[in-house]
Amino acid sequence: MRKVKLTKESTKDILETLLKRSPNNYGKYEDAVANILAKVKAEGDTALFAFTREFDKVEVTKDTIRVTPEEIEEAYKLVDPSLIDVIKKALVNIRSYHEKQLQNSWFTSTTDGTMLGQKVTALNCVGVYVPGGKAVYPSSVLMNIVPAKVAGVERIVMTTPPGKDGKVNPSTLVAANEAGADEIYKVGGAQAIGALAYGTESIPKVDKIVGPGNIFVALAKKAVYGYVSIDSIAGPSEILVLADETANPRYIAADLLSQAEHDEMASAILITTNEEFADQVDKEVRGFVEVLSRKAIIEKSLENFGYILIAEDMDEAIEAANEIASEHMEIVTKNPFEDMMKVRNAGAIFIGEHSSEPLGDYFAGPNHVLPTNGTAKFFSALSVDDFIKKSSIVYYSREALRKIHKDIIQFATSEQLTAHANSIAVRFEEEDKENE
Ligand code: HSO
Ligand code: ZN
Repeated sequence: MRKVKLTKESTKDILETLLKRSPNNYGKYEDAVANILAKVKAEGDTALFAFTREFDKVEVTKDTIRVTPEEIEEAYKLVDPSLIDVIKKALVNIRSYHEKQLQNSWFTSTTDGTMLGQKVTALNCVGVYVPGGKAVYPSSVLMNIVPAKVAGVERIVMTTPPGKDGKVNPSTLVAANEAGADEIYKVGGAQAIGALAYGTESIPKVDKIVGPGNIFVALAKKAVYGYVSIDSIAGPSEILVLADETANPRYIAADLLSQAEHDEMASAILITTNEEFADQVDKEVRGFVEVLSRKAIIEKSLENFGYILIAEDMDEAIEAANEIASEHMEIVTKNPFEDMMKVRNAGAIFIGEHSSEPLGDYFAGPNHVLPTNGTAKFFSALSVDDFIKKSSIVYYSREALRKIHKDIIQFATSEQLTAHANSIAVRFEEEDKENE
């Protein structure tokens, strides 16, 4: 891996390189996506079936687009029973973590007759996009469906592209069924996003679309944003490890590679205060790369976006980590809990020698859908919050309104909004006339 001395300039250069991975740079597909969306909006199922024929080479119809209970049953027979057990165990942890995120409605009142509050309501209908092809991750199916389910979303609609045989990947179906998807449709790409956003004869219009996808899916989600809600657009995976000489270089090397294997655009960064330790990690990385099955992807990703940064001290290291704002961060230092408190920007933080990142990808409970591309500065992990909304509640008694009605009238009048002023004044016109 490339070794660089950490300075303000080198941090800036690295940030610039990392940002080249942003999906914003894929403008050339925008027209194609807009065209697909417009067709699906105008023609509904007809366009949906035509695009599925064109892109997936599969014939779906009104009668076959929805996955049947028999197909789900069939999937259970095709997946290794011990994997089904693991999925169930992971689900218990993911569900219980997300249950802690549930927010209550709250109401507050005063003795002079006011009541204010915030009423929490789950979204009614949510679309979960699940990619097909090379990135079939049942773990991601769990991570996208569980928070919606826990929030209380009534109708969870999943779409996923069918394979050439017209079938959906069996482990995707098992994970979706276990997590609680209500309906599953065999459609993918920008056309699936169009169907979820606008509704077609077969597929219901949803309130929000979540889930990762290729560039066409990402652009389609961006394009329908505002018409429906969306989650944030996922970029390639990232890991940043903050470690000192107390860490095991072999473990750290393994952890860096866990994310590098995701994608040629994935990034893996080690920041350390100890150069000798850095060299040991590098040596372990080279050893592992030779034996790992995704060698070609890992090599590309390390070549483009892999760094070992040498910092003067831990504070400088943490400052750079905060600038980079990585999706995942591991802290394997002498005082990892103390260091964690100084980290402001990271999607998920893994503490100590044995909390390796894949523990979070599959099992610990927190969501693995996390902000990428520096967006951990302002975005959070996918959570129950993404599937609720809040209505403000206002109640004033006549007495309570009487006390302040003139203040409102004055405020409204100052904005020259006399109908606003009147809607308050009309309630007290007699009293106010008498008191004049
Ligand atoms: N680490 C990925 C999620 C994932 N890992 C799925 C394995 N399967 C998110 O950056
Ligand atoms: Zn992963």
